[in-house]
Amino acid sequence: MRNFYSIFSFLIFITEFKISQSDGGYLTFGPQFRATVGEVWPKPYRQVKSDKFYAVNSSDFQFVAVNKNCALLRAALTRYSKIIAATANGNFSTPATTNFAIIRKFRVNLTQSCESLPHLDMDESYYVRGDGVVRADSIWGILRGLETFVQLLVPMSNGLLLTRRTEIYDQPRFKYRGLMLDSARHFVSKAKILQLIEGMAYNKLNVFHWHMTDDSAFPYVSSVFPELSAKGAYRPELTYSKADVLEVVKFARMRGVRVVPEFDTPAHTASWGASHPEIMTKCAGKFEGQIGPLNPTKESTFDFLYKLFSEIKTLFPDKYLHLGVDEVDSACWESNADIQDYLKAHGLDNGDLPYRYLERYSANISAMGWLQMVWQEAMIENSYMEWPKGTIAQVWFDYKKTMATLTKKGHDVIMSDGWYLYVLDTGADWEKLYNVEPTDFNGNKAQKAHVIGGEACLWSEWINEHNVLPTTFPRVSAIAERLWSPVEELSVDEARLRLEEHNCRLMARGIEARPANGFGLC
Ligand code: CP6
Repeated sequence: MRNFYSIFSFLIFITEFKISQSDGGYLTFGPQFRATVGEVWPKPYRQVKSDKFYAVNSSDFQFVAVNKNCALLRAALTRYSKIIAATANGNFSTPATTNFAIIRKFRVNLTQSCESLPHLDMDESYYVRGDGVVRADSIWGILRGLETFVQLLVPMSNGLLLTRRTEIYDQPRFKYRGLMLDSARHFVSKAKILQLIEGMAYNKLNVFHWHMTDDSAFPYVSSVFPELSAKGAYRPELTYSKADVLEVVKFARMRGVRVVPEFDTPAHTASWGASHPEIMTKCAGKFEGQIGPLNPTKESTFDFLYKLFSEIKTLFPDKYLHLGVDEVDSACWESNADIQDYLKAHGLDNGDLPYRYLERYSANISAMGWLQMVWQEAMIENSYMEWPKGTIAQVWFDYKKTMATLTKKGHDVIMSDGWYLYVLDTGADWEKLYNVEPTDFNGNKAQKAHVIGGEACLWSEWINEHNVLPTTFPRVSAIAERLWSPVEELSVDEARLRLEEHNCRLMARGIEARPANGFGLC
């Protein structure tokens, strides 16, 4: 291993190279060191390679929409044209010894009319040929295919880009591939959120889950209840306006990324109480002086929620809302005399309170036309609740048991246990994230089919404006490959150099990514 690293320090002195005939994907620097060249991340479903190469001049090429076209496609072609220019300026390059034939025209063949909004069941499959073809039935497939096509390009020392004759048939393994950001524990600016979403698209992730509020802050500026952020945000500048939200949603949509909002209730709502103490529970006894979860026994609580979420609905076009409902501690409810009186009057007991909250709130959300996601406790602890069809549970602890239980009941689930990006380890800790397998629990085929994907979580107690990007990249890339690529092909050892190359790619495109492997090719 020590030898391995010393090879890297010599890298800059070694100029001899060949593109190996036998294992086509690698560039060999000297006798031992290898770097991948134009390998795709996440790894495609199927790729046929040849050892025939081409060159691209980054200031003399053209994307041509040869079939359907639309605003989403035009914008994507503009973006990827710029990315090709950025690739050419990237600092990871391969020596040029041969004059490869130059290709200039990239044919983009979209066969069906564009949809305007990405969704859970969108078709992301595509076909790419390295000498200049991107074909897909849907605009979402075209977006994924363009990403792949441009990843094939690698700058050469002569200023041209190298690309390979190859055919790629690709489609995701899971349809839900998310990244959650908690924008409450620390504020993260809109600019960084846009970069997060951009980096998601570079990894073919497709859901941005925006955990907007929590105990510590309410950064969304509502027009029905402006006092929520006036009193609940850290500072007036550390907030998101409606225009900010709309911009984020549009930016994501253009990249085939859904935005699922979460305004977590009934717990994690202390920041709401700063301006609306009347919807909160006043704790008593041992908890005297504290405020607890939203009060589920008052009609006014549900009126308030109805008004707030009616406004939220106008900003977030996705079919799904994440209700939250994590870590609801009923001790405060149990200590409150008014709530206890209410329970007596209605023949209920303390165990009915979470359900009492959920059945009303969830019904309102359904009536507004939303489908629902929830943290696992909402389903585990409310077994009599009848969830609307399509409700998705997000699993964040005890995944073997939780997944087995929930999928047996026929619920769709996504995996987050083990995918907390704020947990940093020394060394190449992407490997641990890479090896989390969402279907690794006891269950039959039907149960496994209920695992529809997973989500990396950026809880922001230890994340702010300054470290959010390097904390996310490239480690989220490991999760992205687990969720996209065929499971039987996943291997940390095989992935290592591809990830190194991918990290260079992310950096060349302006994403502040952290080292992946303890050495650097760029
Ligand atoms: N905040 C909220 C958190 C967490 C949850 N909800 C959380 C706690 C422990 C771990 C991971 C996440 N910080 N609102 C639970 C979903 Cl290990």
